[in-house]
Amino acid sequence: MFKPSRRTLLRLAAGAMLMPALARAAEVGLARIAASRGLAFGTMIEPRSATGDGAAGQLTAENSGLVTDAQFHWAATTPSPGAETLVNADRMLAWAEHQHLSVRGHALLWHLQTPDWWSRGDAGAPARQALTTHVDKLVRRYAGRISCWDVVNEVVRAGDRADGLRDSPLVRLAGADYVDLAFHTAHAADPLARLACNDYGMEVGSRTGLAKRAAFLKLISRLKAKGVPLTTVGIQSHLDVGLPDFDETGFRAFLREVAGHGVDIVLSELDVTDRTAPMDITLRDQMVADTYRRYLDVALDEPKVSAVVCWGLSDRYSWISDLSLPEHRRTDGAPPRPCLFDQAFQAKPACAAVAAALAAAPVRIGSPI
Ligand code: 9MR
Repeated sequence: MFKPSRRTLLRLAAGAMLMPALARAAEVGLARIAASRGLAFGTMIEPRSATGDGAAGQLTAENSGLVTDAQFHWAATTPSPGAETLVNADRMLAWAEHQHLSVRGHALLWHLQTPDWWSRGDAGAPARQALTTHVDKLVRRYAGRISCWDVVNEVVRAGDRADGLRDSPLVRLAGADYVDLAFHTAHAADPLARLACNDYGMEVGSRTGLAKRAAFLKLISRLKAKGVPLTTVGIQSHLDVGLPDFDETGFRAFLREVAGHGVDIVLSELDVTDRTAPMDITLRDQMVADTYRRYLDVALDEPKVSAVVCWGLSDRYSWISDLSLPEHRRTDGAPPRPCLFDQAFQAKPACAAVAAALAAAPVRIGSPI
């Protein structure tokens, strides 16, 4: 069980100071606060809210300048060879454009969302060719409408391979340069889209975090050295309350080293799991808020951080609220409270904390989104 430190208790007392930020967020929305600093702010459209929950859509529209969602995954768009089902992606995109929101495409290639028929070798064509056909068709179809694609998601796994890549059907069937191939194919299909390598587990300085950072830097260094059109790095930012093992100096240095490769950085899936926090909601909410604020204060100091994307705005639809995933269940059985807004879409201290962090961020000039 997480025991609040003296530092957290002091910050609890400071919680009241966040009230002006909460008022401003309620008045103009989080995206407007971010935009005043040259930052983009948005959220993933939680799949379960896409069932037409108008209130969820309104919350997203009021607080976002960009959105993403899980409709673009290969397994979702092409459940069988040559039979794309893009109705959900088209619907999400039409809604976002109607709301004048930019859209991040997530994700062209992810080992957990690769179609079974492809992994089994039933593509009716060489696996590598089927992969490039998928990337080319999807990116070309939405050319000019997607501001940035997560071309590859979670492709690094320290210890799997000497090159740092995760040992998955993607590398085994399409070759060790499948990441290069995917980026070049996407760039040819939409030369104006920004192209990202998105991954998790690099936010804290644990042994596994440091190993992941090293492997990730090895990959992006190689890609850039070979002229691969990588423009953006996504740091997923799925955080644990209290930020155990968070090394502020080390994280600053990591972000600086990533930025040194000539890419912008997106905090691409921000949320805070409160599984180890006490049951008391007031204390738990403030600890979650404190975690958001501490992380963003460090990350937003890096001028190449261009966007903050929450992985859902409301506790109601967050993936962390999906208790079918045992890793999200609290020992006391209390519903998780990971997001900025609660089950009833009411702003929590975390919303004020994020608003304050956005408002305090150094101004960016010409930040891409
Ligand atoms: O939260 C997302 C969940 O609703 C989807 O069903 C799932 C499969 O598409 O993806 C979840 O989001 C993941 C993201 O795509 C990649 N980083 C980890 C996220 C949580 O698993």
